[in-house]
Amino acid sequence: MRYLLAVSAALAIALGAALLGGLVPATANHVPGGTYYGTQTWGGAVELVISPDGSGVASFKAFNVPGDFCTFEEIGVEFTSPPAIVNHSFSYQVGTGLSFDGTFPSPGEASGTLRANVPGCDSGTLNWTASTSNQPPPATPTPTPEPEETPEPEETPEPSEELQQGDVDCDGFVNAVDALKELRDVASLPYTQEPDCFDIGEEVASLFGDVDCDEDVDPVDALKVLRYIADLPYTQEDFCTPIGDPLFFE
Ligand SMILES: [Ca+2]
Ligand SMILES: [Ca+2]
Repeated sequence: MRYLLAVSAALAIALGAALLGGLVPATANHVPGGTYYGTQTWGGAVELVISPDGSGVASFKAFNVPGDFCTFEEIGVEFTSPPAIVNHSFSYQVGTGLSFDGTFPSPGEASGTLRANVPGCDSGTLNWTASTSNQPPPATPTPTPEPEETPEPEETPEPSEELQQGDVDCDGFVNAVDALKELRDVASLPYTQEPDCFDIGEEVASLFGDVDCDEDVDPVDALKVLRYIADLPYTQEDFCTPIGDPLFFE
């Protein structure tokens, strides 16, 4: 036999057991091996298990039983020698700490009273009801779903403070806009740039925008900017500053 007495307040009790006879009039047959479960008006729950042969109570537990100065989180008894159910009723007392009784108004229904009473905390007599159609929640807790990973916000790149090979609009980034502006220059179309930026094709160390240093600004330069953005290889003259590297002028 195992006694359960979990009390939220720091209370202790030495429990002795005394079996009392069935005292309540007969009502109906109970379900052998049945588990009767019910949440109660006082907020907690009761679980009553009948022995497989139906001769007695296998276990009686009550959860979150409110006391006057504490809450009994779990109280009850698991019997190795089930106390008999006599005349469709049972009554049991564990020392002065726990007492309960019950009857079976119908085969699938049970009801009765319980009282938890330890020094400093007393639930008083509480009514309980339980039924076999109302099963206790599974013992294993429902796994908490993994929180969805919040994607890291993409870092906004900082513009380069130095002028880079291929940044033909001088905005600090080498990107497809630069390739487009090279193409617009080739097509003699207008394009925008930051202030103090060299015109595309202007003679500086090489021609500004001539990213392969072959002495012209043509669609191939725009293509090489796009290949650089896509991490694809591109060819340049040996002395040429790689795309994306700082440009220095004498
Ligand atoms: Ca740019
Ligand atoms: Ca070129």
